[in-house]
Formats: sequence, C-alpha cells, structure tokens
Amino acid sequence: MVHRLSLLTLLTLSGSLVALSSPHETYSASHGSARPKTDWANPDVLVNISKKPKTVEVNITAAIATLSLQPGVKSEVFAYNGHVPGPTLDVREGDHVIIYFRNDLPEPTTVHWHGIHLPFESDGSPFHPIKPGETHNYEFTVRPGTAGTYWYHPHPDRRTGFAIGKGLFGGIIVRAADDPLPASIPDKLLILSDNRFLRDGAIDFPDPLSPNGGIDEENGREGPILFVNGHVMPTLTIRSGEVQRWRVVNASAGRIYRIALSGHTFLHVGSDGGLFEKPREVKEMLITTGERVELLVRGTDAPGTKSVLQNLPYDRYAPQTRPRDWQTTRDLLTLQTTDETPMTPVAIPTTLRRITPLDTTKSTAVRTVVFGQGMINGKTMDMSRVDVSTHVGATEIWEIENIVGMDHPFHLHGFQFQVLDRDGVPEPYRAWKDMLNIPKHSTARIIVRYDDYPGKWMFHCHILDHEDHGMMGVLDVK
Ligand SMILES: [Cu+2]
Repeated sequence: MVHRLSLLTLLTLSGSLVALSSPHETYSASHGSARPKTDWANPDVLVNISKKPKTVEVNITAAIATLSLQPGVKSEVFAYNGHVPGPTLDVREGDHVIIYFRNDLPEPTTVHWHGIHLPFESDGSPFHPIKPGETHNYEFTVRPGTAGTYWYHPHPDRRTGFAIGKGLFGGIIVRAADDPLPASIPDKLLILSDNRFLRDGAIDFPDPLSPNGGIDEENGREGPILFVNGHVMPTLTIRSGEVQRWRVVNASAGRIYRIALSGHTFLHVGSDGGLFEKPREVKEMLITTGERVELLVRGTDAPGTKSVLQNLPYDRYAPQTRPRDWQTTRDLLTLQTTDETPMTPVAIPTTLRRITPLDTTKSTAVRTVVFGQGMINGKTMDMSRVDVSTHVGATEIWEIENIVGMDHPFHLHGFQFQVLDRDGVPEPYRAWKDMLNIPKHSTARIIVRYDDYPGKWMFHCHILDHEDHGMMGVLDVK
C-alpha cells in the first residue's frame, strides 16, 4: 500500500447527507419513548423483530439509493435501509443483539460497531469482508456498564472513507438498566457529518491522483456543507427551563468539530464509553472524528427566542494543506425556545456513576505508537502482519506520540481505554474512551485491559483517508 505525501497547492473545498422514520416495538414508554415521524432529532429506530426477551434482532441492508441531500438536488448515495443516516440501533445493557445484514452494494463492505465490546468475528473489520449480494449475521451481547452512544459504519479494506462519505453511518444507543440521569430529560441523537458535491448533485470524490484528491488524502476529506442527522441547519425546539440530553456523534471523515451554543454552557456528562463520574461544565466542546459526547443543554433562553449551535474554527491541519477557509465559523442548528411558560429545571445529580481506574501497577507492557504522516511506527498497514501481540487478561499502557504537524485521532477496536495523561498532564477526570485526538506534536498515554475476546483488532488513525492509506496496525490478542 502506498501513501502519497506532500501536496502543495491549496484549493477550495466545495458539499452532504438525509433523514428518516419506527420505534423499538418491544420497548415502550420506559425505553425510548414514541417519536413522531417529523422528529428529525431522533432518527428512526431499527425495528426489533425478535419475540425473545432481552433479545434484539434487526435487519439492515446497505444499498445504493437516490436521495435529496441538498434541497432540489438528487444525489446517488449508499444508504442503510434507504436512509442517511441509517436507522438507530437502540438496545439495552445485557441485550443479545443479532443484526441480519445484507450487502446490496456493488462493492464489498463490512459493518463496524464502533466502540462496542464484542467478539472479533462480529467487529466488521477489514478481516471479514462481505461481498456484493452476500449476507452476514453480526451477533453480540451488550456488556453491562457500557451504556452510552456509539455508531456503526463500514470498515472495508481501503474504502472506508468512500463508503461513509457516500452515506453509510448510523447511531447506536446503549441504555443502562439504571441511568442516573432523570428519565424526564429527553434524548436527542445528533450525528454530525459534512460533505461536498459536484454541480450535478453527485458526491464529490476526486480522482486520488488529481491535486484535489491528493489534498483529501493528506487532509482528510472535508466538505463545506455541514449536516445534523442529514439536515442542513435544522431547528431543534426546547422549552425555557427544560434540560435536554444531546448525544453527539462525529461521523465526518476528517473534520474535527468545535461546537459552542451562543449564550450557553454545556454540562459535559459523557464520552465514547458512557457517562463520567461527575458532570463538567464547559463553554465549548471539541469532538474528534469517530468520537461521541453526551451534553446536557439547558433551556436558559427566554420563551420565543433563538440560539445557534455553531462549529468554531479548529486548526487540526498541516500548513501545506490547511483549507483557505479554515477559520470560517459554520452554523449547525438553531435552538428555538418555545413560547411556553418556563418550566422548573430538573435537578442534575452531582455523581453519575463510579468508574474504576485501571491499575497502572498491573501493566505488563508499554506499547509505543508513533503517528507519522500516513504511517504508524514507520509502517503502513499489512493485514498479514501483527504489530502488537498480547494475551487476554493483560493490562497495558500505550504511549501514542504524534510527531507531525497535523492532528491524528487514535481509535482502538474492541476495548475501551482510559486516558492517563496528555503531554504529561494527568487527565483531570476518568472516562471510558475508544477515540482520542492526538494533536500535532503531542503525546498521550492510555491504559487498556483486554478482558476477553481474543482476535486480531485494529488500531488506527480515524481520519478515514489516512486509515484507508495504511495508517493502521493489528493488535493480536491471544
Ligand atoms: Cu491521521
């Protein structure tokens, strides 16, 4: 696999994606309340066809579809069950989940259940491609303690960026048996994506050998049109005094979001692997590619007024390919406060749950991961090679160093980790993570324990163009 480096010319990037519609039949009021079809802020949920208790069986087909992503313009997309984003997999801790998947695409694909702890055979990594016309059953049991926000997307060899950019991504919500947040707080699943189109509506994937294609490969493909659940600048309503739980997913190939809501702070309550121990109040939120955050948003505006959720500039780029318009602030959604009389805000618990720290004294190895441009430890991906060999039950520290002038987001399959420190500064709070942005010229240390599930797991940069061009390695857990 060849990774081309160096590009000189800059150019402007030009834009996308769409929504959906049936609640989880077996789950009633207590579990994902009934939703009107017009509720864009909660994409349709995959219908559970199982008759067995604590079992979720769903059908997902990936196929070509024609959808209006931009108003009045049709685009050929790849879609899960005809929608972009795909319908949400809504499950509970302890559920046994079976996904009957069918590939009706003209190319091989997989479905990766990003962040979910599951057997290697169901990980949907490049080791298990599904050919056009074939079916595959993905099967796993949702581990207790893993309630949180996840997502699913293709992970085929060298085509992940293309397939996700064509529209293949959907959310996963794992609900806890005993969620500490008040049940009266409504959930909003907000999947962020960006895209770029040609004049005829086709999604713009330039020839990799062209200058534009080269910039995408170096930078991570971005587009100027930002979508929330496939909608451009939609409106979300909130009542004055109401508290909402926003589960935000970054499904973009390269864009790192830095979101802020004018006149508001967020209560940051969770990350990739679920809730923190305590809420933290923040003014803005950085969400790297593949990452999820859970935010409590409080309706502090007066009835009848509006605020805008914006994406602020964030310089993740190398100077030679930094987009000319990188400092543009872009609007994501309008938060409209209804005319209703203010309600009394619900009390937020000060303690959400306990996260047991992984014990650094139990670590039996320190792994070094050096992110260069397009390479990890000086190598590009080789599926026949094992880069890190270990065993079930081991606890290890990984030191991830980014030696180049652009950010690279680290992702580990199969196992959630905890961040120990960043550039030597101890992480101020504990969280379960599967994504960690490693900013330019910085180092982070994480700790991970391979509790179970032997297999060959991927670790990689989650800028999809980098991953597709070999910025990935194999962790063999025996
Ligand atoms: Cu990268």
